Amino acid sequence: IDDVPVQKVEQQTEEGADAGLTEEEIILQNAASENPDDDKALQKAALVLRLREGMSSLSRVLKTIEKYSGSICHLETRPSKPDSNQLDVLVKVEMTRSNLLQLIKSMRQTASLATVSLLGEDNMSVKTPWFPRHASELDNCNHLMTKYEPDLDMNHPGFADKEYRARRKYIAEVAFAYKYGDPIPYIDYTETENKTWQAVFKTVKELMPKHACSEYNRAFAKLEEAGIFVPEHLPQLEEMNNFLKGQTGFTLRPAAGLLTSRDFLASLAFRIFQSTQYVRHVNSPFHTPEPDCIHELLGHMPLLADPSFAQFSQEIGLASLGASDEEIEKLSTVYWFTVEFGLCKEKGVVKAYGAGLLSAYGELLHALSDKPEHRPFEPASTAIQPYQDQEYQPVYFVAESFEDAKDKFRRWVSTMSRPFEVRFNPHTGRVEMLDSV
Ligand code: NLE
Ligand code: FE
Repeated sequence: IDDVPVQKVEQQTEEGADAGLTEEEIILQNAASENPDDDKALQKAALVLRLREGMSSLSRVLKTIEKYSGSICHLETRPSKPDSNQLDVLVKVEMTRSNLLQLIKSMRQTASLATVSLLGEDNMSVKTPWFPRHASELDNCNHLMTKYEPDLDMNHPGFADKEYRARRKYIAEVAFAYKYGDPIPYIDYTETENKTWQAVFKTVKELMPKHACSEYNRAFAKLEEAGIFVPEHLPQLEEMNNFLKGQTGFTLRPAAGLLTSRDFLASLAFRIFQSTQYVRHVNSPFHTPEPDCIHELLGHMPLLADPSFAQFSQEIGLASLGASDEEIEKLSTVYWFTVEFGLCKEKGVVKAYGAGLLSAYGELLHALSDKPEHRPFEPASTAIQPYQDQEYQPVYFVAESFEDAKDKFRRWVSTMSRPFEVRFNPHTGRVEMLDSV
């Protein structure tokens, strides 16, 4: 079962069950198929399931497959490696495509199934919006948002600083010229830039043992051991890239600035993080509203070196491919309140895991003080919470634990209505899909 890494799709809780299709919708959906033979043709698919309650729930799974007129060609079980109370099941089925999709939906709504993953299938027809199918196509996913920029915003500390603006322009051009497969360009950071890094690095190193989640602290120590995190100078993205590749298979590509959510999230599907390479202005080291490489390096990279977080990040990316604009908006709002500004409890104490807090001690101390509002993290309500990205947040969402945040986010993602499934094939580096109509 381990041989084929897949997109793991977490099941929903029972409350989420109404996000599945009703009988009526299923009939309508089947009727809408242009080629009626498509729905009658049988096809093979392999599913990997993780059962929470062991053998007792296996019979229910088999009944569900029967209910959707699937025949079982192969069945294997074994105790699950991460938790031997759970059971991993590999089941190969033969059934019609529409029944297969209904089966997956229905299994995801079963509380005794921890994960439901689709391994592979043949002969899928494809009718979907464009999205990248291979990392090389991310060369087309570099659309920028024009927000807070030194050239445009009078409040930017670099607005009146010609030298800073020229530097930003140069580094942006380097990123625009980047193509898939190129080595990440070396940036010869100036003394001022290294001084800014040093100021932020020192505060982070001092505050994080107390305020960051343990996964962050663990990875931070590894980065220091590897000689990548040193106070004297900024790490190069290329060395960070090589480090991450060895830890979780994540890689980096340079981005010229703040990307659109769709482009940014799409890259995560390929375990690629689009990272800025310029440095914030020396006059405001402890908080900047725009991402810069200090934020990426100190905030994001340590968690991308954590295997479970890396897996989770890729799942968010996969969920974003071909999603509607409204779904992208919700997905990026939840991303904002978790990956960027998330808080979680650890042995009852509130800790930070959001990258925007881990790279900016000004906001970190604000977030952990009694000034802002703390609400329990519930993806469905978090997804519609308006946010602003210029000042400190007035509201933060606190998860019961870091694991709980990932778990809830995943379940919520699986309620999205996209009419197809995707998986990343690590052998070809391609995203493959199974569509419903
Ligand atoms: N406020 C963060 C920092 O100063 O490091 C950056 C946030 C980017 C979304
Ligand atoms: Fe960020």
